[in-house]
Amino acid sequence: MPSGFFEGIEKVQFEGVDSKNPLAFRHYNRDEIIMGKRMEDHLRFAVAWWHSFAWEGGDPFGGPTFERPWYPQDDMGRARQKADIAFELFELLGQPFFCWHDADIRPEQGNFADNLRTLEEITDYIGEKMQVSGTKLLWGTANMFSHRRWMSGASTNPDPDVFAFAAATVKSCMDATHKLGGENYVLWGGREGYETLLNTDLKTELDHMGRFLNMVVEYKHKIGFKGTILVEPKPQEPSKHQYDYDAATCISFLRKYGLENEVKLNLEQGHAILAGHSFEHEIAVATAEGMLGSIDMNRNDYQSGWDTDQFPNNTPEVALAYYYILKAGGFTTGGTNFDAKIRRQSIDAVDLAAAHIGGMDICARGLKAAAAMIEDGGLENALSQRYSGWKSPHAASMLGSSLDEISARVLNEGINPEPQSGRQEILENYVNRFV
Ligand code: XLS
Ligand code: NI
Ligand code: NI
Repeated sequence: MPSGFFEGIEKVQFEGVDSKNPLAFRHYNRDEIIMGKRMEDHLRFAVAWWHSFAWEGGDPFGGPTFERPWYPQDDMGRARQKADIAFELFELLGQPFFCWHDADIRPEQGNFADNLRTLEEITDYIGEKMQVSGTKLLWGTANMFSHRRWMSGASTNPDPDVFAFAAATVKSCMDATHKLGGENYVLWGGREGYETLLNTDLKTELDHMGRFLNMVVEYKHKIGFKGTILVEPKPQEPSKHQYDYDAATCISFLRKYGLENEVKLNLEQGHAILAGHSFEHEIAVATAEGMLGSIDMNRNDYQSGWDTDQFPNNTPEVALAYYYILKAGGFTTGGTNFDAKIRRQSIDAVDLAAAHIGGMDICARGLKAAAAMIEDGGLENALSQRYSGWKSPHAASMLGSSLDEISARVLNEGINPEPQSGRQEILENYVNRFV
């Protein structure tokens, strides 16, 4: 028996670009073949449990604005009801995946043993629902930032008891992810950082975080979890400074602690912007190192400078993100998780559905544009043209020589470079033909 929460909303259909139905897909046609693969298999959409079902619409100045039948979220009966309604949304949207934190799906019990018991209970329940619906788990993760026990960090906490609580919590969430056949496990360290260096031993904290992540990888192999371990960069918020600042910082961290072949990155649009980068920059940095795992798709408000986690609605931005993802061969275990929430005035069930429909459609549109650019080859040709000087063996041999040899070459050959146009506007105009 459906709960009635989404009453009046039909299973969302692809109706094509001319449809005026606000609750239809105009671009997301899951079976359409793009570069030899179904659109659904390229994009691998996931709904995020926290934003869509656990967040209550509060902001720093005001409390909840949403009224949901599963509030207050403090008992297991309502946790089950929340799961029922989550799966009703999955049925309407038809997206293949979802993601959760432990704290989104079970109520906080205030101690580890009861958190563990309720997590096991609710993930058994969710597992039964997955069997029936066919919706899969893209990733699970532990919320080690909301409860006050985490206020000074999780694995980087000065208190070893918090480190222990974090280790036990991550173990429980990895077990639950493994039980549900999750394809990845994510660690995002919102409190792994500091508010002030005055009370922070940065080196010790980084060493603890590195050891902790090694334990995660050791445990993954011990239980035979086949998914990918992902870390998610973000420069700040909630901490003033977060250690997993951006893709480049995470990659050096992983190398330092010997994890570069074990851990990949979950990159988020809004976090890239907070770090002063574009999303495609973060994706390009990760793919250059073979470390792109998955993406959290959203967008920030470009005026406020906050991590507003809005649903994406900008085709050119999304197209460039998928362009670099496709160029690197696309997702393997990763996918497109909507780490995005509706605005606090969007209080109705229809708002929740429409937000996802619009986000899925924008991503589909971006993917199609990205594939068209790849098939056309214009950007790739321009790139190979720009670097073509390096194709001559004479030029390439410089990389195997030395400063004094090169200096002699410059003198002997009278090398005097002639500046070449970077053609930025022409390339931007080119991209605009596709988006
Ligand atoms: C918060 C993060 C978070 C992670 C999962 O900014 O994006 O939602 O994706 O803990
Ligand atoms: Ni975020
Ligand atoms: Ni995220």
